[in-house]
Amino acid sequence: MNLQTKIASAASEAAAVLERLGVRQALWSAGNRPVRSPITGEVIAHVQDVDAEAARTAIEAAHAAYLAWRDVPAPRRGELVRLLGEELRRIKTDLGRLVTLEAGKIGSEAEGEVQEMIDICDYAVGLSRQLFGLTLATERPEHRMMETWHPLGVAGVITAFNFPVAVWSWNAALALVCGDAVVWKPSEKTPLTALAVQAAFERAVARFPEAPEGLSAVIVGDREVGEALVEHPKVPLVSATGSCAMGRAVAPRLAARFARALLELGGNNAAIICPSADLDLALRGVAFAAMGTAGQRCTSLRRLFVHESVYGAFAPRLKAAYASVAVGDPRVAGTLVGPLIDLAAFEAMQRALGEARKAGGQVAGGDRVEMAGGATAAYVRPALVEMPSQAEIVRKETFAPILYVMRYSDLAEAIRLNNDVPQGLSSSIFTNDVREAELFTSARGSDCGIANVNIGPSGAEIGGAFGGEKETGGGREAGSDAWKAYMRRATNTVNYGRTLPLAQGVKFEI
Ligand code: UN1
Repeated sequence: MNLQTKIASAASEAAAVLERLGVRQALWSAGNRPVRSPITGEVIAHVQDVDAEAARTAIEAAHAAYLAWRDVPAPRRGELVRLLGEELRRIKTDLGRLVTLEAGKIGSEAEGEVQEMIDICDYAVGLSRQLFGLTLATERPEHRMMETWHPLGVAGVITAFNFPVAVWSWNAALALVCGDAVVWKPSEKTPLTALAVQAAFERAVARFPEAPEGLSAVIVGDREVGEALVEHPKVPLVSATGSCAMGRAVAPRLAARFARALLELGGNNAAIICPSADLDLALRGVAFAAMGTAGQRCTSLRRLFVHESVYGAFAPRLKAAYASVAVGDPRVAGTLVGPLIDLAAFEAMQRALGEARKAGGQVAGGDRVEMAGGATAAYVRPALVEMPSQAEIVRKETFAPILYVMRYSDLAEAIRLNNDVPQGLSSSIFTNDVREAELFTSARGSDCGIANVNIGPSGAEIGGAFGGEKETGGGREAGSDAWKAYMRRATNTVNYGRTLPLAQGVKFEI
């Protein structure tokens, strides 16, 4: 149990870190929008919102930048991303610290997020020499058919508070090597980290003369700024991370103008603990996935199905971990669970726990942890809720550390319950039985975009395609062939003969 009871102010440290990160004071000290640290609840900066008109100006500038950038050879574009990666390596500690101050993450998770940025930069640098298309068999003599991949235009990026910098980098590092420009609307809750990333990007640009003005811009603001991105005809792709409600607002408007939507929306991720599971390993996997980041990852573990034969051995150990996990100031070494982003998140958590109780849930934890110096901060002990069944509240995503635990007897039924939610992001099975593992990852298994064996559902590496199905939105970011979303594909058929044979044997003699 964490005995810490008092927390120190975050404001002066935020100012010092912002200065070290090269963010001009005018950008964070004189604006209209107060920025709060979830560590103390205090205001640590004031940033300036832009309005829709200014957002449109940034989009036009980015479009002009794209017209120049698309002519820069892709491996050269990779060089800019390599320089960005160098900047990020240099500022990893400070940017991680700012993530802690602004989003409340513990040190290793905050720095891990910056590491994720560095990793995707490295990945994108390699990719800048591998944006290849296919050569295809043609039915006509003396013809060649091939695919070429071209830059797409301006990529709009809308990100959430919980991964305030990494999600931008998954999009931006790829978009930039693909020849696109980027306009980023960060969460209103975490604009400071976005300004710090922009400063790092500008330092990289200063070392790279071919980069046009306005190639990557940050537009801080509220809904109207997001709408400017979604509505603008010169934004052919919007990659948006956030709630299903946000996705429901964004997707139809993009569809109405036939723009691409890359959506990373809610997750309601489950794990199954099988009779043969290594319970020590499962316990660690479940603890990190469910309590890590205070349950505020889209990949956080929210539902746990434990086989009845191991329930008695597993549940008490999990309860003990929940009762003893160190909750507190994320700046203090040893803290594993920092604050929720704000009091609204705490209230939503309490409402969900109330509904769970009504549905027969036995709740352990979930109570507020009071700390002097943090009256408006939202520290909470993670909640473990034993549920008799997968009630309606369990099928909803509550962005807080609540883990619903249920027993199962038949694996097919557990897989059915894994899939019986509207969301489809991530999932796991803990088993040493190859048949169970293979079934879970098969076509009859988990219906999620991510299906893991013997690791939890969160904490994915950038090399894989990241995203999910159903109400999660269907988008894929980061590795594998996710880059294709940021480019347009052209099929080219070239006739190098002197005749004009038509496809399908069509005759048209004039
Ligand atoms: C998110 O919560 O929006 O797999 C992204 C993970 C992280 C990314 C989470 N790499 O948990």
